[in-house]
Amino acid sequence: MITLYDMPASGNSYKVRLAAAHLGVPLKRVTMSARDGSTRQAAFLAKNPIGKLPTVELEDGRFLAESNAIMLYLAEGGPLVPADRYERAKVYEWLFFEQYSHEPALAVRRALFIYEERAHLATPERLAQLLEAGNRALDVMEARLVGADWLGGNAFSVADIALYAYTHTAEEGGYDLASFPGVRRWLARVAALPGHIGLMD
Ligand SMILES: N[C@@H](CCC(=O)N[C@@H](CS)C(=O)NCC(=O)O)C(=O)O
Repeated sequence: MITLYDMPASGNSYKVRLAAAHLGVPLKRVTMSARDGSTRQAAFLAKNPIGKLPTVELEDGRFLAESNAIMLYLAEGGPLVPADRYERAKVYEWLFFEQYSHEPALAVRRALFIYEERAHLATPERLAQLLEAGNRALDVMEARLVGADWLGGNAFSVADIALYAYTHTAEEGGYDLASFPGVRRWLARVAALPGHIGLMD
C-alpha cells in the first residue's frame, strides 16, 4: 500500500487524500505536522529533500513529493486525467496556475489566520497583498466556472481537486466568495460527487 506522510489540516495533503478517495486507492496515513519542525529533520529530508508535506512512499520504497505530481501519479490513465491531449494540457495549466497564482495567496493567508505561530507575519500590508492576489486568482476561476461545470475540460479532473483544496477554505483566509457565484456553484458540485471526502474526514 502507498504511504502518505500527511498533515490533516493542510489542503495540499487533502488533495492527495481526495484524489485517492475518488480513485479507490487505499493509503496508509502517517500523520505529521509542518508546525513542529519534523519536516526539517534529517529523517524526513531523506524521504523528501524539499521538506514538505504531502510526501508519499510507493510500494517499492521510492518517494514522491509535490501534491499535484502525486495526484497525477495516482490518477494516470484513469478518469481524473483527460485522454485528449489538449484537454489534458488544460488540466496541467490549472495545476500550474494553482501552484503559482492561487495557493501562494489563499493557502498562505489562511495559514496566517489559523496557525498562531504565524500571526506575527500577518501585517496589514501582507494581508492586503494576499487578499488582492487571491481575489485575482478567484476572478480567473470565476471567468471559467460561470459558464462551465469543471475547470479543465468536460469532466471532473485532478484540476478540480487541486483548486478545490484551498478554495473551499477561502473564507478561513478572510476571502468573501459572495461575488464569485460560479465558484460557489462549482464548490457545491465537487462536494456533492459520490466518493467525496471532507478535509478532516
Ligand atoms: N508545493 C507543495 C507545497 C507543500 C507545502 O507547502 N506543504 C506545507 C504544509 S501545507 C509544508 O509541509 N511545510 C513544511 C515546511 O515548510 O517546513 C505541494 O503542493 O505539495
